[in-house]
Amino acid sequence: MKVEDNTDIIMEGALIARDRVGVQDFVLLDSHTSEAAFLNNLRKRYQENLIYTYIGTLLVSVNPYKELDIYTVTQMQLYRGVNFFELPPHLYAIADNAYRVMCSEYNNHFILISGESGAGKTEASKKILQYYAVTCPTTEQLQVVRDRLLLSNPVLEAFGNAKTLRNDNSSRFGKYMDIQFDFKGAPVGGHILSYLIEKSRVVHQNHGERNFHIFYQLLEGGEKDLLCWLGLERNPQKYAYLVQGRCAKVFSINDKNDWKIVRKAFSIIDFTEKDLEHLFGIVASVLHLGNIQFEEDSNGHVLSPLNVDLAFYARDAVAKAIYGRTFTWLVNKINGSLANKVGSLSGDSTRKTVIGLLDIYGFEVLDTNSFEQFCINYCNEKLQQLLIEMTLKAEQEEYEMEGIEWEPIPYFNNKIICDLVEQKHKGIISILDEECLRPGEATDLSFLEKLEEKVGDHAHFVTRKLADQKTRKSIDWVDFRLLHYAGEVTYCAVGFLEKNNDLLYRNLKEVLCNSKNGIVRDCFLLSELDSRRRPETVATQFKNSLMSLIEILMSKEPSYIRCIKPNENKEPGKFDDCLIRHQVKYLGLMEHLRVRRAGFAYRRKYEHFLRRYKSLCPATWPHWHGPAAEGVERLIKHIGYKPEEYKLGRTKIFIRFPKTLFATEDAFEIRKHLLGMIPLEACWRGV
Ligand code: AOV
Ligand code: MG
Repeated sequence: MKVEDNTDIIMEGALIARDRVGVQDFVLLDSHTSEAAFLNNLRKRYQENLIYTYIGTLLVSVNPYKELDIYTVTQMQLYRGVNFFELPPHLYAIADNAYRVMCSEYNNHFILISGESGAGKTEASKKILQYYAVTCPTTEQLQVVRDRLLLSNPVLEAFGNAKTLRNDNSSRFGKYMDIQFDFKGAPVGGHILSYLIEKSRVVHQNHGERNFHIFYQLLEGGEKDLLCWLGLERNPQKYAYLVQGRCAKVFSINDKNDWKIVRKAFSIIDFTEKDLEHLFGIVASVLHLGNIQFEEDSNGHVLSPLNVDLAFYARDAVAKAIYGRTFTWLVNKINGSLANKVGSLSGDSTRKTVIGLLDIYGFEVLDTNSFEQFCINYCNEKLQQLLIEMTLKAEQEEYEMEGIEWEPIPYFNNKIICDLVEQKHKGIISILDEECLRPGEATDLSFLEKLEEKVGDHAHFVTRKLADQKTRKSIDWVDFRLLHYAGEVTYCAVGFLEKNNDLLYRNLKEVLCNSKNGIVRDCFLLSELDSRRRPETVATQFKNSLMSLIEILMSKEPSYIRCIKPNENKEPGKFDDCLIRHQVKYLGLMEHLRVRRAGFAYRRKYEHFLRRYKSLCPATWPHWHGPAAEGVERLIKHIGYKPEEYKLGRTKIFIRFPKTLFATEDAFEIRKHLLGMIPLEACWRGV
């Protein structure tokens, strides 16, 4: 068969090139179980600017920290409609594969992009979206949708991303975006779910970090009249909420230019001048709020029932609440504009399938880790757990269920850490919530004591009292330490209760409900004041939203991209062995490779396999009346599968190498041509 015949030639060429550029699929490594060989391959490729490598169908990506010439429209066209492994590994191959399977099987997909902060998740998700925008069929009418999908990004990044020590454009919110396709594969709409924005950043930034980009963009790029109307000065140094990080200017960021992009994006995604007036009004009001000062004076300078500390606290709470809720408003507004209103290419607006893109804040360890890092890192534990459930665990269980001989491959299952955080009554979030129910009595320290009491003996939990028994590293008295799948993180418990409660004084809420600003009014509804129900705590809301995200994902076909950060200095070409080895370890890439090597690249239910390929064998064509398993056996004997290429399970055929399936697929296409169903050109994939 065509591909099989070509394979020898391709392999010969590959062997010569291998020494220099490594192999493009780790499965092809000779010493496949050695971590050193794995790293060696990754390093060789990285040094040749080959940042992508497969482990079977999973894509490993190493951040190049420089622009590569591999994202052009020509490259996109090259990957269109071409099977995996026929071209060098690429994001586009993953994107195209998900798209093609979606179109042929009418099912839903998601692409999970994971990796630590700065590893390249957001860039990857944007590039995939661009790929669909360029390569999918469209009409003039549908181009509006395409543009809106693309331009939702700069707006959300302006309000939801910021410079951190780890990443100059760090996502400070989680994002899951469904791209909806019609029956003919044209993008017809989209929907975004956002997760817990780090609103504490509005009022406080660590050294070397910034507030959200939008503040600097507005000051740098905002038109003179606009700034004058908002009562703002251009200089960020004038604003208390912008000076704490001491790095308003960042070399890699052009705020002025970004402002122009954001302004244009707003007009495409259908924001009215009134919307913008209100939106920028809010951005400005946050800056003004930050500059309000309170002092005590013997004559009662300002009349306030609060002492100075509480007054500052209330001011910051208002700023955070306004910003946080405005962000949610923004996402809703964008969703309104992405909603499928313009019909579809096929004329049938009811038949839709989706590809979901998940780009969430990556695992992070800062000098001081607070409630926000706790939530972010918990979220990463959940995604790691999903990946384990859907790959390592599911794969091995399936072999067992299907009666395929299998030597189990051990791996670390991080469910134990997820349970430690989220278990009802016993987990850290429950303990925190319980403390939040004791206002006036509970403190961050009493929370810490409760943790010791209830989860002190957990293998992944350490506090000062327990540090000596469990680890030699010292730990401060306000801290607790979690041994995450990706490494140890020491959290400072100070502020956990307050951030989890996220309360706003009632009289301040009342003021906001009656605001003249339409967005503020939309965000603070009077009905909230009447409600007697205690709102859910932040951590519990987050936990629940992650649970439903996992449910959304579990119902779809997965593709995975694992991003790796090559060094801590954002430096192009620098491959830090130690840092990368650590990521390879905790991402479970070696285990994934072992399962892949020993396992089967493809599996199909006998019925499905037979239905698709029965025309390739006279005994099964046009109808096979016996059991599907026997039909498949006849079929594969006829087309010449070798024993080492496949195994027959209880309900499915398992095919070891992708090339076997490709060869079958090619034969099927040629057969379709011979039957006059498709032109000859459609049989060749333009390699
Ligand atoms: P992240 O999304 O994984 O971190 P980003 O996608 O923002 O990381 O990548 C960080 C930076 O690395 C980008 O701003 C680019 O400068 C560079 N970069 C990443 N991928 C590429 C690429 N393919 N080509 C060129 N440069 C790249 V976080 O949001 O902090 O978890 O929370
Ligand atoms: Mg990001």
